[in-house]
Amino acid sequence: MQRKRYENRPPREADVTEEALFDERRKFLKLGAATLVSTAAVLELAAKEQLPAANLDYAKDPNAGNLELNTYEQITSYNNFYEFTTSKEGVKPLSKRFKSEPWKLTVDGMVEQPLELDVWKLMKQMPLEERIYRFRCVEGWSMVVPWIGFELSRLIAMAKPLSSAKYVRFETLYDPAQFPDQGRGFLATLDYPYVEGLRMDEAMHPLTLMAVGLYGHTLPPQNGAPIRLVVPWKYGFKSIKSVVRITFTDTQPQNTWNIYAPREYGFYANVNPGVDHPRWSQARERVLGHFFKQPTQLFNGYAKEVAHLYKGMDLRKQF
Ligand SMILES: Nc1nc2c(c(=O)[nH]1)N[C@H]1C(S)=C(S)[C@@H](COP(=O)(O)O)O[C@H]1N2
Ligand SMILES: [Mo]
Repeated sequence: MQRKRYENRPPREADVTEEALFDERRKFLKLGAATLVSTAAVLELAAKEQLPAANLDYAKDPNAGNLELNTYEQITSYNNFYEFTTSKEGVKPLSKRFKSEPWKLTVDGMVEQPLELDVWKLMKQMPLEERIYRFRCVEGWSMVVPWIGFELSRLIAMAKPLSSAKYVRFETLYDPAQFPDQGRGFLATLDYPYVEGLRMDEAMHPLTLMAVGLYGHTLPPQNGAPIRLVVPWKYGFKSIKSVVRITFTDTQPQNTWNIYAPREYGFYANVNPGVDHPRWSQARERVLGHFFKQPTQLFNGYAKEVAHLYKGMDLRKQF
């Protein structure tokens, strides 16, 4: 596979995002450029918006943290999914005919029990739970999403990894007939398939989710149908979409954005307001639909749960 030229990099920075997000909010509210509307009004409109009929059975998240949910419309209309396009608004229309059924998920590598799973069957077998998580993209925007899924640790237990397995590698579908950017050969934006990785203790953490739905309904294609990873304390690019393979290994797996620009995107990618991206600050973030930025939290607000995983590590060097 060819290493992409650094200079070809698509824009990936906060300033570009800001205008787009404000436009998004205006479109959603169907308002003029200068109008500001209270949060209450936004929520009222959100309640009236159309949601697809629920088709999943799951245990509700009591939302103890009282997080303010982003709307279904926001979550499903502003996406990063480079296999379709680098345009965030372009993903949804281009993904309309994506075929996520049937879907085979292979679990292999250093395991006692390799698996070939039918994901749509798996969805019915696994106890599903709602998880309302903050989600922070490395570009400086964020949202709150009511995911539905199961803990990755359940899948790991089924596969019974060997004690020599230290990492988990994830791979997205490779299908140029369905993913336009994969069909562009050496002009493709990224090396495909998109790959990601976690250390075993990160993969086993109870916050680490395999998501199969949001807002009560199975995932739409633009959000990674039919199954994607969600790691809420890490930048969004770790949360790999439309996963077809999970492999246990003893060496640290490569991850797509680190291969692409190693100085800018690391393996760990833990959300950290104190470690800036080389081209922009990570101190603050704009929540989709909000006008003002808010401070970014260490580990995206999940420090109490995950900080111990990184004890003794230099978070500046191992970013
Ligand atoms: N296969 C794949 N997974 C991916 C991406 C991608 O381009 N391809 N983009 C990542 C990035 S940068 C982000 S921010 C999130 C966006 O998820 P969302 O569209 O559901 O908000 O998906 C991540 N997973
Ligand atoms: Mo992202």
